Amino acid sequence: MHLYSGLLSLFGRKVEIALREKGVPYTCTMVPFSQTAGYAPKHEAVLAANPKGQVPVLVDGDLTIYDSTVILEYLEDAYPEPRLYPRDAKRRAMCRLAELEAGEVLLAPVRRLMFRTEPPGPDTAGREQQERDAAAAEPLIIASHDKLDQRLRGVEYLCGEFSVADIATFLTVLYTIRNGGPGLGRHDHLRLWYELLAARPAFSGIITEIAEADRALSHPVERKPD
Ligand SMILES: N[C@@H](CCC(=O)N[C@@H](CS)C(=O)NCC(=O)O)C(=O)O
Repeated sequence: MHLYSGLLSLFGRKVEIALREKGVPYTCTMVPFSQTAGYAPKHEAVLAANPKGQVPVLVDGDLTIYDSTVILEYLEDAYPEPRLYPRDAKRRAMCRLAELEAGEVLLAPVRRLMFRTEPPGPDTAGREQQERDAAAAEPLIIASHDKLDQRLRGVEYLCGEFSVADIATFLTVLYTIRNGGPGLGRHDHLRLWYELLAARPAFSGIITEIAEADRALSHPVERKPD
């Protein structure tokens, strides 16, 4: 099992957490990435495998696939234990929806904070505009946190049992915090869920690796107090 990923790739890290949770041994190539040039130059194997040129790409023997959701579904089929999707059809559908929302809906306003890890260039007016856009995104992020907090009231995990919904949502919240977005102090249920997941070995290892990559690659971002 070989994964092409990026040191700071949220979608690549999502696959890594799933592989570690399942205990599937894998090797990994971290493709070139810098905060100034992004994912460049593109890795040859990634370009050959994915018409979008994006990581993650997974190779398992004669199978090569891309897209974190497709990869997670394959891992579940090929390595069913421990399960990362609920068995019940309706819960499973809700789990897939929560995963989609984490990567496409909750992440949309968080993307507006991501410039902060790039070193500031000479265009100070442009950077100020980016900060204003980030400030405008904050209420949307807080509204998402409100909803997650409600959903986690009285339950341990988003879909009844630990699942890919937790993995995907955790990463969006982690990327919110590491990009100086709203903290979780006002959201007790969300904070407890976050702390519970962060203590799992698969998560804590990835959190440490992302922090190391940030120290090596990213412009330092001031985190918001909780
Ligand atoms: N929907 C895709 C998104 C993958 C994605 O956005 N990958 C980013 C890194 S996190 C990437 O490779 N970006 C480089 C590019 O778009 O050129 C997935 O879930 O795998």
